[in-house]
Amino acid sequence: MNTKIKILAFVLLLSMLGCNHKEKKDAILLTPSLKNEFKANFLIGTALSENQILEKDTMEIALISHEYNSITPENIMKSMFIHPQKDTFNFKITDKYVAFGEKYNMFIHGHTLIWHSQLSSWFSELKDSTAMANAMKNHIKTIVGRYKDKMGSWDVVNEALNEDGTLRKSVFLDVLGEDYLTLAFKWAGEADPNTDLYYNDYNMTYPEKRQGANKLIKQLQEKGIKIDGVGMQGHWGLERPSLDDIEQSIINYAALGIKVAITELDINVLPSPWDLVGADVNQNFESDEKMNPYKNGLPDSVQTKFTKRYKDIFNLFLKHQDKISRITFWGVGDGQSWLNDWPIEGRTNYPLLFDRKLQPKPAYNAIFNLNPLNN
Ligand code: 9MR
Repeated sequence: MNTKIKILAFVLLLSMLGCNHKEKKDAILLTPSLKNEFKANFLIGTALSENQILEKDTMEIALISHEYNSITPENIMKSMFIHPQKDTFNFKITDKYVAFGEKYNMFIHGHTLIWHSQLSSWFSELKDSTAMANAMKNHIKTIVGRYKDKMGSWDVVNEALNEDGTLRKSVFLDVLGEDYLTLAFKWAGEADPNTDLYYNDYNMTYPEKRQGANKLIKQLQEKGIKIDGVGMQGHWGLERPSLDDIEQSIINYAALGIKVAITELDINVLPSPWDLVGADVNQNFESDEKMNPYKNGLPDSVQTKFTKRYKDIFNLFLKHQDKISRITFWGVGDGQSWLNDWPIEGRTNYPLLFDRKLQPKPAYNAIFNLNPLNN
C-alpha cells in the first residue's frame, strides 16, 4: 500500500470518530494496521500508560485497538504500585488493564514480577531468607494467580544482569542468592501453568550480557524449571546496536529452544555524550540546551535515518519471524515516551511510530510492504 493511501486511510480512521458504531467498524475493517500487516508473523504490541488503560482519550483508544493486538502495562504492575505494603495489594487499575485486553481481544502481557527497580520499599526490609522467600512467593502467586488463564505471558524476572553478564546486586540476590531466579520462575509456573514465562532485560545484544543471559536460562532449563521466552528490550539508537548484533542475539536465544520477544522497542534520536547505553533509570544528567537539539521538530536528515532504522530492523524481524513471538513498542505516540525524560529531563525525543498528535510518521509507512507473506 502506498503512503498516500495509507494517510487517507488514517484520516478516515480519525474522521470515523463521529460515526455511529456500525459505520465505524466497517471503516476500520478497510484501513491498514500494524497488527494486520504482521498478523502472519508476530504479535504487535504497545505499552499502556494508566491514562490509556482508563480510556481517557477516545481517539487514542481507537488508534490503539486498531493498530495493536498485544499490550504491556508500562508501570501499573510494578511492585510499588500493585503491592505497596506487605499485606496490601492494589488491583483496581490492574484489573482494568486486564479488562482492557479482554475488551479489545488482545494478547495480555504482565510486566513485571521481580525487579530491583520501582520495588516496594518493604521488600528491602526483609533480611532473613525465609521471610524474603515467603514474601516473593506471596507476591508472585497472588498476582499471577489472580489473572490465571487471562495472561498470555509474564516478565517473571526483569533486568537481573549487569552489562558484564554477572548477576546484578539486588535485595533478592543479597538475601536468597542465585536461587531467587529459580524460585521466581517456579512459583510463577505453579500459579498459572498456561502462561508463558519470560526473562526480560536491556542490552541483550551485548556479547558478555548475552553470555550471562544464556547461562541464566540454561541453568533454569537444567533444573527442569519452566522458562518459555526471553524479552530483548529494544531501547536502541539510530546506529547501535548493529543489525548483526541484533541478528546474532535473536539466533542465539532461539537456539535455547525458547521464544524471543522484542520488548520495549523505541529508537532514541537524541545525543548521548556520555556514551550511555541501556535503560537504567537511575542514571540522570543535568539539562543542557545542546542536548535537546530537536525541540522544534526533527530535521529531515534525522527523520530519514530513523525511518531507515525501523525499516532495517523490521526486515530483520521478518527474516527471523519463526523465532519471534511478539514485537512491543514502548508507547504509542512520541509524547508518551520515557525517553523525553531520560537520561535528561524535559527533552523532546521522537522514538516511536506515531508523533505527538498521534499521526503516523514516515517510519510507520516504511515498515509496511516488507512482508513477503503479504505481497
Ligand atoms: O517507561 C517507564 C517509565 O514511565 C518509568 O518512569 C520507568 C521507571 O523505572 O520505567 C520505564 O519502563 C522501564 C521498564 O519498565 C523496564 N525496562 C526499562 C524501561 C525504561 O526505563
